[in-house]
Amino acid sequence: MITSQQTETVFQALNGFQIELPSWGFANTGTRFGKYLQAAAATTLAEKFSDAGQVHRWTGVCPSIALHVLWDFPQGLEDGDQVRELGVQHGLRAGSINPNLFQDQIYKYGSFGNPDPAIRNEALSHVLKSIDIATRLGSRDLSLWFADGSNYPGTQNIRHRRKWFREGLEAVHARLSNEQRMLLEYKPFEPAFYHTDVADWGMALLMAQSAGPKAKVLVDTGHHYQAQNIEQIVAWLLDLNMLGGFHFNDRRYADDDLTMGSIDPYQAFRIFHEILHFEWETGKRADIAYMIDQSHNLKDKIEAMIQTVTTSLELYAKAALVNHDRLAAFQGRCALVDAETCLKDAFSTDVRPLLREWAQMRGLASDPLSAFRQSGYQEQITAERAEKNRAMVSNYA
Ligand code: RM4
Ligand code: MN
Ligand code: MN
Repeated sequence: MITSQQTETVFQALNGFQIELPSWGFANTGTRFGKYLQAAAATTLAEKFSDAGQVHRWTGVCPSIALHVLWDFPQGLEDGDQVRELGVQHGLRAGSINPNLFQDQIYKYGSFGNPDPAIRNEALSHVLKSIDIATRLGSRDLSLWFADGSNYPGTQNIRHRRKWFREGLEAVHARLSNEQRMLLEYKPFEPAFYHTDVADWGMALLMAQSAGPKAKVLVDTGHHYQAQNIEQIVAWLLDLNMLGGFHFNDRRYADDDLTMGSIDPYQAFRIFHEILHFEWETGKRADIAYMIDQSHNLKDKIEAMIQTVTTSLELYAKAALVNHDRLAAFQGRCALVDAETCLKDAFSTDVRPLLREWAQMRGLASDPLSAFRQSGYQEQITAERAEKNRAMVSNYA
């Protein structure tokens, strides 16, 4: 039985929860062997905004969209006005700005860690331009992911590259306004298969700390080795005031970008629990950007995104149900079974009726997925975009 006080706690938690959608999650994406083209996929920025607008319309918790500079701003700063107009049209605002330092041919041997100073400069100026775009759009977070690394032992000087990274990140930090932050994402491997310059949370932490106080770490849940304890990383970063944000997705093997909670919902629950437990203990709100970083190659993209958002709300609500007073007491007494049961009880609670009630209270669809299906939007965009998407090419070699 859920008490009225628990209901109140969950509603309060949900009222404070928002999650950002990735523009690239609505486009044709694939594996390294090629793209699977979908008739309804978005191929323009206007279409990405329109699709993201649908997710926000039916879920009510996704008011911002993460943008990728290379894919979404082919004209650079000039595209800013269009982005602002699209935002107004679809009830969204520009969220984190993601520079692209991995697709250009010049980045074959790296960007910030490239041995060629001219290429390092080129990479830096792209990031500085991305900050200007963020400033123009009123975006707070600059989200940095580097593909930099090497494939074979002995081929790169790892210490030199670390120094170049430090220099580059310091220069990026110097350009940020007081309202802005830079979030540094780490990833153990892929596309580099021997060494990656920012390979794990410790490296990201040290680099963010040396860049300056506006630099924080971004945890992409898919960017860890199997069996790594992600919630421990989260707890440490919270304690150090260095946790800037998340890229949520799920994985079975590597950076699979699968739907959040599809493989291991308890993992995402444990992350939310660490955050809410920290907030309860300190009385402070953790300043974290929750973002989705997923690309659905096989599922319909908008449906999959609505499914993701619903899952995130469910897991966050479950984490809000943990009785922190009791848990803290059990932990203090090393009452192991009781402490663990405290978590398990919350995780096992069916929060779906609560979520429906909460959505209705806020004038939202109580079942976002079926509301979206009934709207006819998917059929409409399938008809409108099919021909264009048929003409797209998907090649591996
Ligand atoms: C990476 C990483 C970044 C994303 C790129 C496209 O694996 O998760 O966040 O921007 O993919
Ligand atoms: Mn990511
Ligand atoms: Mn990734």
